[in-house]
Amino acid sequence: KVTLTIDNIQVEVPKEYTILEAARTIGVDIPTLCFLKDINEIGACRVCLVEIEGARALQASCVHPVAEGMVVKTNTKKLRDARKSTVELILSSHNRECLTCSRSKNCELQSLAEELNINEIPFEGEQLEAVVDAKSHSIVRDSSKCILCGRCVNVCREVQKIGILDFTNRGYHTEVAPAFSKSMDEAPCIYCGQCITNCPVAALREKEDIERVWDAIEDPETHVVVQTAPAVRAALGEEFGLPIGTRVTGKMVAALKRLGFDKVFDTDFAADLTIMEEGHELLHRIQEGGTLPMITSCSPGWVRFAEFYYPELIPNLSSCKSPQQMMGAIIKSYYAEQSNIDPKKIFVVSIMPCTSKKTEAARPELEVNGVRDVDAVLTTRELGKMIKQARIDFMKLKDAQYDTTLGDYTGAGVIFGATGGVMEAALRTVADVLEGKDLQDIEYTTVRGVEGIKEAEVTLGGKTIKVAVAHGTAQAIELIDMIKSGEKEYHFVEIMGCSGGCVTGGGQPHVPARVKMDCDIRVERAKALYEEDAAMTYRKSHQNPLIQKLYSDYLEKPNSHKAHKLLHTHYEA
Ligand code: HC0
Ligand code: SF4
Repeated sequence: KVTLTIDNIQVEVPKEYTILEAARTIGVDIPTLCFLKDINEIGACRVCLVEIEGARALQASCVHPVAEGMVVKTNTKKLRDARKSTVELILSSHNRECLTCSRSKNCELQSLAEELNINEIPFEGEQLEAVVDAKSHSIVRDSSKCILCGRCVNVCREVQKIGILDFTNRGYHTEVAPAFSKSMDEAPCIYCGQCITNCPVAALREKEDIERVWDAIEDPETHVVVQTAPAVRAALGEEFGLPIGTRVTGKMVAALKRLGFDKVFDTDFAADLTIMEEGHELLHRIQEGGTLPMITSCSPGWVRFAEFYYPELIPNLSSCKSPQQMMGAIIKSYYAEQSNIDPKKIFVVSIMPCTSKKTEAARPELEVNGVRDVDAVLTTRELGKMIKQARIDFMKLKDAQYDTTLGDYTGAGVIFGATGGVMEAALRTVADVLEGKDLQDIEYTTVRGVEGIKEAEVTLGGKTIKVAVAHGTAQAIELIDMIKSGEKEYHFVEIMGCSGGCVTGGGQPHVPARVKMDCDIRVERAKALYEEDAAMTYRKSHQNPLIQKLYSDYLEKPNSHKAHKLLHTHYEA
C-alpha cells in the first residue's frame, strides 16, 4: 500500500493503483474520455490530466501510477483550462449535429462538454469529408462523429481478439475503419456490436429499423407480432433511468401493447423450444456417434465467428435455429394456422439485445419456403426510443402479461440471456430425460458467472456428460484451441459472441465508461434473469405446458420431420 494526498485528502491505496483509481476511492471523479477500464488505458485524450507536485508537466491520471508521498491536485484553474482546450479541440473538427444525433443525451463527449461548461467553440477545425458506411444490416460507421479515442479498436482487438477496426491513414487524415477502408460488411466482422457499446459517441451505431416497424403497426392489413429476447427485460429500464439490473418484464410488455403491437410474445418460449430440439439433438449425437462436441448456434455473432475463423467446426454447430428464428417460424406457421391469419400478412418484429440478430434475421438459409422468419429486429435501445417517441411514461406503466399462445415460458428460457444459461437450461431437460424423473436439484451453478471458461461434469443415467461454456470470442478461441489440440474433450459446449452473454450484447443500453469502472454490468444484469428464473413455477423447458401442446398439436416430437423443416438449418463453410 502507498499513501498519497489528493486534493488535500490523505488516501491509502494498493501500489498498483493509478491516480484515477485512487481518486475514485475518496469520491473524486476525474473526467475521462478515451479511458475504458482494463481495455483502453492509454492516456491518449488528455482529458484526465492532473497536477502532481514537483512534476513539470500535467499528467494523464488514468495511466500514472500512485507513489508514496505523492501530492496530487485534480481541480485547479490550470487543469480546468487544459481540459477545456482539449475538448474544444476535439469538438472543433467533430460533426456537431447534436440535435439530430442518435446519441444525443447519452453521448460521453456531449456530457463532458457540458460539465466543462463549454458554451462555444472558439475556433473551427478542418472537417474531413464524412464516410458513412451503412452497408451492413447491423452496424453503421460514421467517420464524422469519430474522435479517435481507440476504444472500439481495443475492444475488438483485445476483448474479442478479432481486430476488425484500426487506425488507418496518417496524421490529420487518420480514421478508424476496417483494413483498407473496407466496409464493415466486406470485413470479417461478426456484428457483435461491442465496438458500439463501448463507443463514447455515435461513430458506431446500429442500423435502425424503427420506421419500418411504425409503418407495419400503422398498416391495418398487417398483423404485427413482437417477441422479446430474454436479456432485454434486464436492461430496458436503464433507458428510463432505472438502476442497472432492474428487471422490467411487466412494464416492457405493457409498453409494447401500448405501442400497438397486435400480439406480444416472449422469445423465452422459443428458448424452451430450442432446448427441446437441441437437447434431443445432443442425445441423438451421443447415442448415434454424431459429431461432438455439439456447440450451440443461437448466438449469431458466434456463428459468424465460426464461419469466418473456424469453418472446420461447422459440423459441430447444432442444427437448431436460434430461438429468435424458431419463434418467427412458429408464428408464421402454427400460430397463423391456429388464429386463421394469412402468414403473408404477419410481420414479426423481435426486440433483441444484439446487433448481430439483425443480420441473422436476413440470412437466406433460415427462410422457410422463401419467407423470412423475422421481418425486423430492433435493439433494446431502439425499443427505448420508440417508447419515448410515443411519449409513454414508462415508470407509470402497470405490469402486463404476455399474450397466451406463445407467451408462456419457463425459468430455463429466461436464463438464456446470461452466459451459461443455455447450458443450464439444456442440462435441466437432458438430466430429466436421462434419469427418467423430475429432478429437484436444478441449479447448475458451476456454469454461472463471468469467469472466462466454465466447465462441468454431470453423471446422468450412468453416463458422464462433459460440458463447457465460453463467452466472448477471445474465450471462445481459447476453448476451441484446447478442444482442437485434444487437451479437452466435451459433449456439449455453449459459446456466446459477447462477454457475459446477451445481457451485455451490442444492442443493450449504453453505459458510460465511468459507471463501468465500479460496476460489472454483466453480473448486475444477469442477476435480474436468475431472479426471474427462481420465481417461476416451471423452471424446465419440457414442463412448459404450451411447448407440450405445440408438440402434441403440431410438431409431433422433437426433431420430427416438421420440426426439421421449420426449426433447423445447416450452415455451410
Ligand atoms: Fe440471446 Fe437467444 S439468449 S441469443 O443471448 O439462444 O440476442 O437475450 O434472444 O435467439 O432466447 C440474444 C438474449 C436471445 C436467441 C434466446 C438464444
Ligand atoms: Fe469488432 Fe464486433 Fe465491432 Fe465487428 S461488431 S468491429 S467484430 S467489435
